[in-house]
Amino acid sequence: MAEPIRVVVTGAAGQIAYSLLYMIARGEVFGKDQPLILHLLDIPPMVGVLEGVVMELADCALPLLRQVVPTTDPLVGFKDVSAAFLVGAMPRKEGMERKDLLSANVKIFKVQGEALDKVAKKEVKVLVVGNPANTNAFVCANYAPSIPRENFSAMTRLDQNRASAQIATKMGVPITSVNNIIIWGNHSSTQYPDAGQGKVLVNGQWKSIVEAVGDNAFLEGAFVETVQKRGAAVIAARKMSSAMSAAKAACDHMHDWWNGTAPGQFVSMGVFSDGSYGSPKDVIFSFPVEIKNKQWKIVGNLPISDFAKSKLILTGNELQEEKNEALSVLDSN
Ligand code: NAX
Repeated sequence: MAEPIRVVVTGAAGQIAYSLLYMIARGEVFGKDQPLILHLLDIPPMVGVLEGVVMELADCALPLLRQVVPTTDPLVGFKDVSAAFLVGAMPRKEGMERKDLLSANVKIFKVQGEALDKVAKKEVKVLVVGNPANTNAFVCANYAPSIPRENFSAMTRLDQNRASAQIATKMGVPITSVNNIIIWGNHSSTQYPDAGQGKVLVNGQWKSIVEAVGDNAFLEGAFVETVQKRGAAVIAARKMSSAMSAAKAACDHMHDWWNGTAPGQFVSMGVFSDGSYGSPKDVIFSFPVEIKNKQWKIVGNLPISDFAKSKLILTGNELQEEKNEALSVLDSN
């Protein structure tokens, strides 16, 4: 068997982590023959809860799990890790302005970036889930200059999975019969879920989703809105935010980064923009990517409709604004 790798989950006492830790420790991300040492990072008020999570992980009797390291010290949490799931973040509280939320999170992700820079493996893959995920990833990468910035990403996979599920339901096919749906831009309500390049398997044949659905008003209307507002719909129903599906999406994201994408297929990840498709440069923007040898590459030259272009501008502007606000918070500290 391979040597164990160290994997950190932050926000380890929270609700997403409660599902995520189990999925990782089962071998669903790094493989069924890859032993793991799990680092669990949270903040001091959560130490008691964290102890409970450690007990439950032991009681799961998981063959791949060699050791669990619970901690509130980022320098211990990030020490020698090969993969980092940054789930912990400051939640939005009632009456909190976006700027206050951004400001609290900028501070968290600055500290975590600095700790990653000091003690993580240089090849560490960092996935930011905690919101505002794209801008948090931007801040984190900026404070970890010794780690290649390609190693920082933000999660839009939950949005992609939600979009694929909508199309599968609409067409009455299994989820495995839908691929190449794109999430563009920010993980926020300005994101643009785009089925324009997507494919669906109908009667044994892969067809374009646009042709198979045959309803542009739906694809540019209800479909987009349902995906954009799905998080709020889950909160309204469950009285808590998406957790099981967020954990599954985090696993899918890291799994594909680690193992690669299938030929001809792409997935969406928030990554540093090179200005592709008219997006602002140097923000963390969600693009369709192909992955090989643990390196992602933005899929180029996809035909983009005028409708899509207008949506990309909107979400790009929001990311640029968030980045400027984050930088102004950092300058004033
Ligand atoms: P919870 O409030 O259940 O858990 C968050 C945990 O993070 C808490 O235990 C808290 O103590 C911890 N934490 C806070 N600051 C920390 C720090 N500096 N270091 C380490 N841990 C810290 O939230 P949960 O439902 O698990 O959601 C976590 C984050 O994911 C939130 O920011 C949420 O908005 C975000 N989400 C992002 C999604 C995405 O698609 N990118 C979807 C799901 C989710 O809404």
